Amino acid sequence: MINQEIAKILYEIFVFMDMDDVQFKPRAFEKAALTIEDMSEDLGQIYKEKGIKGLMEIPTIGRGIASYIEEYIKTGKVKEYERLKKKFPVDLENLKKVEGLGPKGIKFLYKKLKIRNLQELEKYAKAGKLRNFEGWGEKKEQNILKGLEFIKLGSGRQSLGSVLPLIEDIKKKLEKLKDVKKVVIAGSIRRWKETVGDADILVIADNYKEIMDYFTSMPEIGKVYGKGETKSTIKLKSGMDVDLRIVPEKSYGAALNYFTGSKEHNVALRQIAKDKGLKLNEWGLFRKEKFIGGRTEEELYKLLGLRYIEPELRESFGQEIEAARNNKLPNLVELKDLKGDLQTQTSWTDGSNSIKEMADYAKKIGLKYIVITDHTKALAMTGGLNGKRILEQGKEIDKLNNEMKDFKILKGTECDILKNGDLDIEDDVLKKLDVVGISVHSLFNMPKEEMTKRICKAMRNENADILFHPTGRRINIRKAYEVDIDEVIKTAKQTKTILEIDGTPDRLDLKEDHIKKAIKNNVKLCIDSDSHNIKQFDFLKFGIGIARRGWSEKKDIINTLDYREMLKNLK
Ligand code: DGT
Ligand code: CA
Ligand code: CA
Ligand code: ZN
Repeated sequence: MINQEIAKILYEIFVFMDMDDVQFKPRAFEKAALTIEDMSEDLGQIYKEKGIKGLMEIPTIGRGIASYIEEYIKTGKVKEYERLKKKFPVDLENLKKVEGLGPKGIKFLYKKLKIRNLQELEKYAKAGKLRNFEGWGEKKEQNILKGLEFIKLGSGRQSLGSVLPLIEDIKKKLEKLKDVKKVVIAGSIRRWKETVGDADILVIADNYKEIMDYFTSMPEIGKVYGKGETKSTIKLKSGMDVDLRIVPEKSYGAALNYFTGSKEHNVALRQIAKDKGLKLNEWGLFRKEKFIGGRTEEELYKLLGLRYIEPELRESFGQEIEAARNNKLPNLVELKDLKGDLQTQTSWTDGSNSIKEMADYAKKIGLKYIVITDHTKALAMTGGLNGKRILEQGKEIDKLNNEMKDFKILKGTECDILKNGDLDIEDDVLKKLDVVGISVHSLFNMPKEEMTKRICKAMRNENADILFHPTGRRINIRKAYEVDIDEVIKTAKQTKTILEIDGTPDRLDLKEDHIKKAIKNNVKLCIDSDSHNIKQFDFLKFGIGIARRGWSEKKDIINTLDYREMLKNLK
């Protein structure tokens, strides 16, 4: 797909021509660029099938622009663009990201001050050299500096956990608008990918204008990159980019499918359509020019001769397509399958709710049991418990269990794995607990071999039931420690140790490919929130997301069982 590259070139030609003081023509390039960004059909394909005439059939593309596109397809270059770029050596792509700086401003700064890139812009703004032109006061200079800071903040992928609440908020607001029939979050978020490049929101509606007006003027916006009739792109103040697309109801399934991705999955589906003599795009599935389906995703997969593929599976390097063809798709675990949570912390250590508050809340959201797993003494900064305190806690749990109906609080610990692989709590205390979780919280920089030995030794302790957050990663905070995951999985199998999928959004540990490996090796897993307060039980849904991306079924996850059955799966 070469559309994005061509759109970028046309857009930049528009700005350069304007810098060159060409009259009239530039706007045509801008319009064409916007159209192409919006298209799902590959320009290369159109050209291959219908030549330059095919390109000219696209609204906003006339002969001149079509011949530039042809030149790019044939040679990988557009001479006129190269010429303009030499004449105006300006980093448009980055400069236009600055809030409050559009093509006009970029042109002005280049002509007056020869500013070519973000570094030069920052230098001049900091030196107070932007404020002395007409229409460019101190305020505007400050805004540009703010905009520059904002760009630094927004680079890189953000964790799903930090993005999802903001996007769900926007979704709710859009749902309230008059003409909106449906709002769906698509893209990588719908696939529950652990980090998000940009958020994609799909709206079903017949009237577009008011929705777009609203979306591009929401208070949480940092910058509007582009506002079109059916597509707009903005940057939130948090730094996250958001794409909004509006489509008619008839195209709902096809559009949702397209904007959910992954790209690779889309490409594979299109090929399947093609092999059947059909054409698939975001508007539907077509035979010749006739619409034959695409109202729902289910319908779409069916027409393609496939079983329905869950979004979390749609980036499995073609394995998902193979499985869908052969009726071998996994029956993925769901949030409602979870009966308990095996890792929760309370105000006995660094949690902020009491055991009772945690239990009451868990019961309220439909769980049947939780394990209380406060930290142990080696983790001094959390006020970790020693053996004596753990036994005291057990007494309180007994008391609470007597008072509670239809809910069980189990006794547990998140026992630290010490440097040499010993556990932080004596065996005769661990023996008395229902569930012993073990985990690493120190010396993350150990060499791989030593770390692997340390963890595997701990797993061999006959009281150690579950290895919590097995690789210690914190997304966007710190890397996983070095550990031989194959060796850990092998040891888990030998020792019947459960491996945890920790749902805390910056952990999501195990990650999906490790989950697949564990399942392949018949190692049992659990999905926990690792919550430190009642609100964090919500993290279970992220655990479910990553588990599903790892092709987990209900039978792979021990806390889908009631507590008695669950306990039978422990050592
Ligand atoms: P991200 O944003 O990096 O977290 O990942 P996605 O998957 O959300 O990617 P994004 O936002 O670039 O595009 C959203 C969906 O739109 C993507 O999953 C599939 C579809 N899509 C975007 N560009 C293309 C393309 O060039 N070809 C195809 N076949 N599909 C595309
Ligand atoms: Ca995206
Ligand atoms: Ca996007
Ligand atoms: Zn903690």
